[in-house]
Amino acid sequence: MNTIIKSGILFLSIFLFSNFSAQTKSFKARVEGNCGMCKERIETAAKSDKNVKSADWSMSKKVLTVSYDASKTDKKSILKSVADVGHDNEMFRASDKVYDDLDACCQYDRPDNSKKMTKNADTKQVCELK
Ligand SMILES: [Cu+2]
Repeated sequence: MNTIIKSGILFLSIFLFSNFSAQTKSFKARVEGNCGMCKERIETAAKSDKNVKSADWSMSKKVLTVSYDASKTDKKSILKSVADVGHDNEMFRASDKVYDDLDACCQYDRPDNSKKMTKNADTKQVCELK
């Protein structure tokens, strides 16, 4: 009986410790984007890091909410992946090359990109239909 209790306590403490060391944390970050395709792309990029538990991007607020294992990854690395697929955010700016390769409707407004936005102005409506 004593052995059962002891192994029970041991099991419980291992369980609690492994749970504790996982250190699940979350953050919210400003991420630029336009439509449902952007949402898909942003969330997939964040989740490409297997230490990310969940990622949700709000199209109306342009805010990405991520919950992740803080002992294995960090906000910087996750937001870097998001910039790598073309989405500017509060820590990284996507390369012009990747941004230019996005579907026209996904080319969100960039402060220094007014010419491009005028060029793509009428394709923006296509975005709503997708
Ligand atoms: Cu889009």
